[in-house]
Amino acid sequence: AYVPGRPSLAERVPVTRLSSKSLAGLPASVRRPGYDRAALKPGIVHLGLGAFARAHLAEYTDDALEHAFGAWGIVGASLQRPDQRDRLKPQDGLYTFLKRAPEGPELRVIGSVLDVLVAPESPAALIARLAAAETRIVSLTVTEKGYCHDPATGKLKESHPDIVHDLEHPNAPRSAVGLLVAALRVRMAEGLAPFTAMSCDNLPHNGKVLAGLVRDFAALRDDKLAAWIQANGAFPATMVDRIVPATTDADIAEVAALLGAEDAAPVIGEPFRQWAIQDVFVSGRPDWQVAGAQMVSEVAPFEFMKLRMLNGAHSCLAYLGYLAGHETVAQASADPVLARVLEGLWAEVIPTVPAPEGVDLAEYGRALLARFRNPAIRHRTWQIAMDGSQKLPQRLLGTIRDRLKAGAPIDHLALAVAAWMRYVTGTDETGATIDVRDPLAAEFARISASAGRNAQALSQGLIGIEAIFGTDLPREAAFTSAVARQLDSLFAKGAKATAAAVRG
Ligand code: CS2
Repeated sequence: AYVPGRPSLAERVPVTRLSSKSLAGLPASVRRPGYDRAALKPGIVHLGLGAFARAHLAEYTDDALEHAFGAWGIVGASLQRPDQRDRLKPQDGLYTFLKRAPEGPELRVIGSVLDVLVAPESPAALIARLAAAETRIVSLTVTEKGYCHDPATGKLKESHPDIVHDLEHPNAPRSAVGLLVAALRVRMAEGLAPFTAMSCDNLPHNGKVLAGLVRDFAALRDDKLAAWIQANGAFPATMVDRIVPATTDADIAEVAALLGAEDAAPVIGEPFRQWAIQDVFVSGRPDWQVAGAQMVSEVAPFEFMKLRMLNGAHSCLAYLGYLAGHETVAQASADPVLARVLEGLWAEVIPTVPAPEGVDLAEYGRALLARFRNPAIRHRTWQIAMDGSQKLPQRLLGTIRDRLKAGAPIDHLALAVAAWMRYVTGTDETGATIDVRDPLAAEFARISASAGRNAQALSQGLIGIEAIFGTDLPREAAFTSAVARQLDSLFAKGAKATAAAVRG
């Protein structure tokens, strides 16, 4: 087993770079692609090739290829920056997945990513790749905000700058939806079948939402195209799960020491992984189920369970934990006061979630706590706190609506929402600035500047943002008063004392 720090990094400065050529020389303990990678042809294009997709879809695909080889190589596409391509190209697309179990790390080189395109450099090259006959699946992890939709309703935001741009420049789109529609248009014109478009983002009904966005965007260009997509396309729903914190320089140095070779693009993840997929594909798919993917007819119960229990708790811990001075989820969830908040939160969530067959939700919650507490994973509360405006609706607000309908208490859910409000003021409990990252950050700052530390005014101002809270929640007195009360306490007593005092 690897003993951290021995031999030291300095004694093992690697001279080689991970690549097809150096693969054979890696330590025997490192798992490598168990198939003929030179013979692998592309069949999947993945939009948004970030760390998550490389630690999830690409690993499942590697497993599937090992078991039943086929033309399912992945061409990744970055929709914004060239850095993934710049790191992966010199490595022939190879990179290390470092699995961090509490017992110690395990290394595996993933081979399913064949190439990386950078959309802004050449939208035409990406459209051509998407429209190529051999592209049978286009998968997406573009994050919540990458859908250019209204998070409260799931509808296309026609005023979104990227959507406005893409309607004006249909052959040089920037958005995921614009790219999909441009390529589907070429496929229709060339008499090809559409590809299967598979969202792997943490959105409720992600298949239906993507189908609706593509249809609505296509209809703004051409009704015939919209009808053709509707009749022939497929948009499976999926539930994806693996905790994958952003890779740090320290991770890169550790991987180099373990690998004996330099890897500029490793990904880090927990041992647990899960994938539920609605089995509707136009032109086949890899045998992902050999790697444990669950092919199901109804993804919704999995999605609800995961979004409301895992991601809801994650967001709660992110805001409350950050305010309480915790840098990581592992630290925050080891804090007994915050762990009790999670238990109270799950007790409010569980009655709103239809359990997937064979799953005990209380057990699922206990397993989540253990995953959050994995001391080997350094997942920053700040990272999860990002883009709250896009996350709150499906993680907390849907649950709140269901609880209000049932006349049930929402104290812990309201505390999570209040912690988000306290967080987006941009100043922490010591007076230090919080780097608030959110598409609506400017609006938060405006509201917070006029409300000051008045909990009533601040909560009312933020709840007035329709894209997040819709038109119904501002009118729910049980909700607005519970949130204002928690926020008032957060201002007056701080996160720790408020968390300790929450009812339940
Ligand atoms: C996290 C998720 O960053 C976040 O918002 O809640 O990325 C979470 O780690 C994954 O969904 C776990 O599967």
